[in-house]
Amino acid sequence: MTIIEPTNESVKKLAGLHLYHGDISNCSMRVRMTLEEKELNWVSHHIDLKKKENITDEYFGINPNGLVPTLVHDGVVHIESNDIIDYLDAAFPDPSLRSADKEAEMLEWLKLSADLHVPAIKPYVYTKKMAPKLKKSQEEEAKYKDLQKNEELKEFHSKHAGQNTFSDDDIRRSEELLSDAFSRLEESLKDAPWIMGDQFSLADISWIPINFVLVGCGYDYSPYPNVMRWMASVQARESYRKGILNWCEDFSKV
Ligand SMILES: N[C@@H](CCC(=O)N[C@@H](CS)C(=O)NCC(=O)O)C(=O)O
Repeated sequence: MTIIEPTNESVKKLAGLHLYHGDISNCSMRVRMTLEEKELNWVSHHIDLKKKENITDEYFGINPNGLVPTLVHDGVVHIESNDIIDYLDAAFPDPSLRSADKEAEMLEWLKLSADLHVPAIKPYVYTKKMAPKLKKSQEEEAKYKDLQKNEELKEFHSKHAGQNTFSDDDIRRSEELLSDAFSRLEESLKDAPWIMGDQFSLADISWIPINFVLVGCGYDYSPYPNVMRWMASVQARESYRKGILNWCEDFSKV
């Protein structure tokens, strides 16, 4: 659970579930899907990343990294999408999205998806697609440098600032990490419909948005037939339509 004390105190007054999220953000997708699986009522606060609506004093006062998503539940601020979905499943256990006997293994899948975000997923998505679309003006760069205190994120964003581009090493590393992860996913789905076996769980919800955006970036899944079959099964769920497609129909067109 990652709870933070907001400097933007206005959010402490919010009752119920409020989600600050982005339509095209894979991290937001996993939280929206979890909310939809549980049929929870939530209030949407959409943050348009292309318009840099995250780079404001108000938003950094809610999420100190300036990232989406942020969940505010009865005035308590939760950040980190994989922690948020774990929190939601514990706070609203019906229907349960974890296999009780394999909880530690399931949380490992959430951790892997979180750990790969900056070294693998972000560089791949920015290089193949998003860097030009999310380019900051000089004014936005200055504002970002002023607000952002997280060194890993500062370093990441400096790599595509101005005329900069990600290095070949960055891309190679990202592709290696992704292929390791998908080989593991392929193996775990060999004889099972879902990542944790017979039970659809937070592990599936954590990973499907990654696949959704990578497909939109042209990632080749043909070496992973079990992963492709699993993707088709997740796509048939109502929560996928409501939590992902209703906000972002096709990542290749973003
Ligand atoms: N570890 C964070 C990562 C969140 C994240 O990187 N969100 C992206 C969208 S998926 C974002 O806000 N990007 C804007 C930026 O990097 O400034 C989480 O899982 O919530």
